[in-house]
Amino acid sequence: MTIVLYELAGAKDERFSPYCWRVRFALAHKGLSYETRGLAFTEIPRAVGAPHRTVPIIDDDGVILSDSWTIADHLDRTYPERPLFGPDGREKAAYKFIEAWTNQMLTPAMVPLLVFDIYGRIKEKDKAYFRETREKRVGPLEQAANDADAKVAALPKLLAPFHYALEQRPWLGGEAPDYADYILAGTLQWARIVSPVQLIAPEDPLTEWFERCLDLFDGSARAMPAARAA
Ligand SMILES: N[C@@H](CCC(=O)N[C@@H](CS)C(=O)NCC(=O)O)C(=O)O
Repeated sequence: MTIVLYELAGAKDERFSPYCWRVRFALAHKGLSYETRGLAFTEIPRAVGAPHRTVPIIDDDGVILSDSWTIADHLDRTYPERPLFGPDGREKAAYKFIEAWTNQMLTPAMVPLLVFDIYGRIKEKDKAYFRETREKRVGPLEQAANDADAKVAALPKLLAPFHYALEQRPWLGGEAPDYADYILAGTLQWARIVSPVQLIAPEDPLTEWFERCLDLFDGSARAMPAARAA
């Protein structure tokens, strides 16, 4: 049975959720066929019912799960070919740290730079909900990206652990890409799709790595148009 992936969809059907991209990469890594269903923010709580209130959500032959890590873990257990968490799945604990660093340190530094662009891309029916919930976190959306240069300048420090890892190996997963790469690639793909702002300098080593991520799986991530003209 084809897996169904529920994900966020913008007004022009942009699929920009970083967490959904992690799952898309994971599904492609496993070679699993899937179809996607795009949802507005305000449609998520009713899509499959409680307790699933965020996307990604998958329906894998009646097994319904949300949370990107939970989904990746499910995929790895159910389809053990081509492990996601290191050569024999043994790196799960270390990858959890990569997820935590990305979600808790990097993402909050990116949100102010992107949130008004996201607002511009979501469906009309989501706008009031998005403004209300996000302004509680970042203040007025229109002002969130004030001092953008300083905010962008703060990013390399947060990316330093990834720079260090990629000096040692071609992929965060080591000799081949895996979920370690998809965590960060999902987050950078979010920025690529929603915003024309250049968050990572072209000469930054992460740019070359991210371009390789975009080329994976026949360029499936690159096929989603970037906000910034190349
Ligand atoms: N820890 C979750 C986070 C998922 C998440 O926050 N998804 C956002 C979209 S990027 C969402 O569904 N938000 C719903 C809302 O804000 O109402 C995961 O890794 O899947």
